[in-house]
Amino acid sequence: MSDAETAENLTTLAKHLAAQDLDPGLATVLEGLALGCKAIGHRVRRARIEDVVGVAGGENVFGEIQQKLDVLSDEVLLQCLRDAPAAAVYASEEQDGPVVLRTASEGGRFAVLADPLDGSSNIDVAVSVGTIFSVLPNDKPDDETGMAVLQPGRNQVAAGYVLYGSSIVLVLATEAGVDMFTLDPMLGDFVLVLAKIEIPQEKKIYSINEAYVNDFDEGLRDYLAFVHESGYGARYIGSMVADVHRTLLKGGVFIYPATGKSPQGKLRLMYEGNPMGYVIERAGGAASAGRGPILDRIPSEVHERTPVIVGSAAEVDHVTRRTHP
Ligand code: P6P
Repeated sequence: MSDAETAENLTTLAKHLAAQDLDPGLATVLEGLALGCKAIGHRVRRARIEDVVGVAGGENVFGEIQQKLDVLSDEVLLQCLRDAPAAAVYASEEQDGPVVLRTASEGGRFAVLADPLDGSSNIDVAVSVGTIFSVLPNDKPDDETGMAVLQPGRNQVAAGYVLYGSSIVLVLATEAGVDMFTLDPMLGDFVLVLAKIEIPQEKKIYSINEAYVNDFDEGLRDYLAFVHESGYGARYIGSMVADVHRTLLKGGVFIYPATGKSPQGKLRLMYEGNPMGYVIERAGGAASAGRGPILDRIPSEVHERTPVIVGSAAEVDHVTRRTHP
């Protein structure tokens, strides 16, 4: 066999981050998140077998029935960050408020926000789900460490997601660009499979839940009329990480808009809109909240929602030109 056929892909996440001269403290935070996601992926794969699918009985801050795996996934990420020396504070969809791990004086340099298991209600039917994470600098005095989780997405130093699909894929965006890793079951580690991903600048794919069309504003209905007569394909999985991952690799636009019933949409700014917006922008795409970039929104509370229009720049423009002329 040729060398190429026998050579293993041994570019692990840790090796890749070291080669990028990434801040070592940030690298340990990202490696901690990756470790946590490996453990979450294992539980997702065995959910039915271990009977952890379905509700946990508890309620998260939104009164939603917490899926058992949501709770477990949140605890796993928190445990991994407790072991990452530079992690200062953690906030998530499953936590009422920020969890302070260590102040700046104690070495806490980064705030981490996460949706530990986005789309978990899909696990019952074996649809792909994901973990979304956002990393911000801890710019606060020791007695205000908890407030470091509340910054505009423009301040992010890293963001990404892990998709638990037909393979377990980590997409990581930093100032160096967007890279994709796949979990190699043999190695038990994430290995680099795509570097410096650039989203196609245009693609006739739109992704939106049209069941709510009667609750969309006129501009969005006008956009839908445009795509229906312009040869677009529709793709909607109903799991944000899967829909955004497809959009990143294939192009097109993913939209979870404001509606009459939900004027700020459904998705969360700090741990869904901001990290996904950062990934897409770092890949050369656009991420709009309608009136302006998602990353420019000034947050007022950690669980606030935002409209999300992300994807190929030309396709996002098709939407915002009609919804916000
Ligand atoms: P809808 C999953 O519940 C989720 O939070 C996202 O992953 C997904 O994009 C969205 O909700 C789907 O919402 O209203 O279309 O079912």
